[in-house]
Amino acid sequence: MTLAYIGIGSNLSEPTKQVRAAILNLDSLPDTDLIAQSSLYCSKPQGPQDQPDFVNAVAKINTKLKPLELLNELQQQEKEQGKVKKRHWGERVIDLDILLFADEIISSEKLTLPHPQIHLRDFVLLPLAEIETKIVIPNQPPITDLIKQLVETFVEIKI
Ligand code: ROI
Repeated sequence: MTLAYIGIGSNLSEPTKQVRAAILNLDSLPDTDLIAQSSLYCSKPQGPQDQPDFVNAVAKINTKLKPLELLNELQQQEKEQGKVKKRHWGERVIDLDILLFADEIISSEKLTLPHPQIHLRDFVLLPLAEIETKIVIPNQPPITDLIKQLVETFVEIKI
């Protein structure tokens, strides 16, 4: 079994409902258990500002799946929740990103781990730190330092 962290975001079709449904569904994936979930956070969009605010959260799972198998399952779930790509960095019904997969470092066409934007996004770092205060992100300083060093912030309130 491998510990992994999933970033979840939505800003369409009742985002709070979408995020809650996505978290619950993680526990239904094959060979996968949901271990912990963060609070939900409301955040201003990173990217075009003419889109609704996001709801973000992070979930911790234990899985027997390999990274690409997990990615396929998450992409399937995104489809089932009605994700359609509209524009770059635009609005979406649901986004499910593998943030960390144990301490694996992967750089392939399909998947980059740790998630390449993890250290720049407070809507990922704050919920991650909430459920794993001492998480070590490969090749990064302690998460508390990453949070202090942020130049841009998006999170408005914890729901
Ligand atoms: N902005 C916020 N606040 N939250 C997200 O989850 C999010 N996801 C994205 C883009 C469009 C880059 N902006 C975001 O994919």
